[in-house]
Amino acid sequence: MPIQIVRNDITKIKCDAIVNAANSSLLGGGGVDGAIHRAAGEKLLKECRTLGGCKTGDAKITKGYNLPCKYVIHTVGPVWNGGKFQEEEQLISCYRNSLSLAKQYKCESVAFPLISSGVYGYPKEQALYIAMNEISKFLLNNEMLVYIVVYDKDSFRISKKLIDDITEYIDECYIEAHYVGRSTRLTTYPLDECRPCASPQSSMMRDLSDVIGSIDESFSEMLLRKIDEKGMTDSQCYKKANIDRKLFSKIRSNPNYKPSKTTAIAFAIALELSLDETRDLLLKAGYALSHSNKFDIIIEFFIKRKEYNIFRINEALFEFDQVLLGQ
Ligand code: AR6
Repeated sequence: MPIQIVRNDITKIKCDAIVNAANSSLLGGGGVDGAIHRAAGEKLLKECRTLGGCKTGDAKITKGYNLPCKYVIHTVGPVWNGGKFQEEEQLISCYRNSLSLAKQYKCESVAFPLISSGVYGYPKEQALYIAMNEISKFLLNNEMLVYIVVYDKDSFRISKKLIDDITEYIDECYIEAHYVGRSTRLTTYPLDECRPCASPQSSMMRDLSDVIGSIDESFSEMLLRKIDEKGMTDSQCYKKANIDRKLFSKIRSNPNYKPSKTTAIAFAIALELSLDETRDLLLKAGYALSHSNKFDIIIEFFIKRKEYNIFRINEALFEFDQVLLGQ
């Protein structure tokens, strides 16, 4: 099951367990800890008093009381001291121990705040990176729906350089799309790299027999063929695509299944398809990539850079207020 990034108050999330960014006393505090204690009611504090505190990097579990979740997993993140005091190992350990407790209690869904990224001062970009990395590693071998809950937009930071690169690429593509749209005399695109469709020349260079052979192929058939060609297993593919197993089964069993555009793109990313191959796969489902659409341009940006980590792409899409892949 996939990772979902949501912007919300974690105390409002309906799932089996929410994670609390607590302190080692486990007796409440400010930030998300305060919000969780307020929403859960006094019984939570009473149970926390019986736990004997918690070490940095460890996790302990209580009931959820008045919260819309069964459990609260309390973990203590590191205080940021410049990065040379095992802060990273400790933060990784918070995610691992919390996920392992969630699994032990048979949780099917769990919601995390960005641990340590508030009062404890962990740089938000790095805190997010660790969260995504650890959760996605865990999901490779486990079935769980994991929410990363972002309270305010500022808590969610991808690197400034990446934001700048994407913004520049979007600007280039927008200018080109408008230029091409307005000029009647133009016969070639000013930015060759950014054209909306593959040029005839590049199409011709592609393997003709491949194209002819796939004319009658449906989206589902092409997807399954590509999975085989890449030497992947089904589960490697749908997990990498951040797609849930049930949806994949539906696509697998129905050759005429029409996926949403985000699902189709998620599979293209998981399969590490080139831009041309991505366009072919999308076409099977009736979609195209356009330069008048920010979402499409961001996808194109990552494919061109051969960056196929769906979680990184989703972070960027989230930053630019776009729908996310594979959810
Ligand atoms: N829902 C989701 N996320 C939230 C919420 C909320 N209701 N409130 C804040 N956040 P912090 P820490 C985000 O400071 O850095 C407490 O006093 C917030 O924007 O709550 O691990 C404890 O008792 C930030 O991104 O936790 C400890 O003493 C993230 O949650 C200390 O703070 C974590 O911010 C722990 O500090």
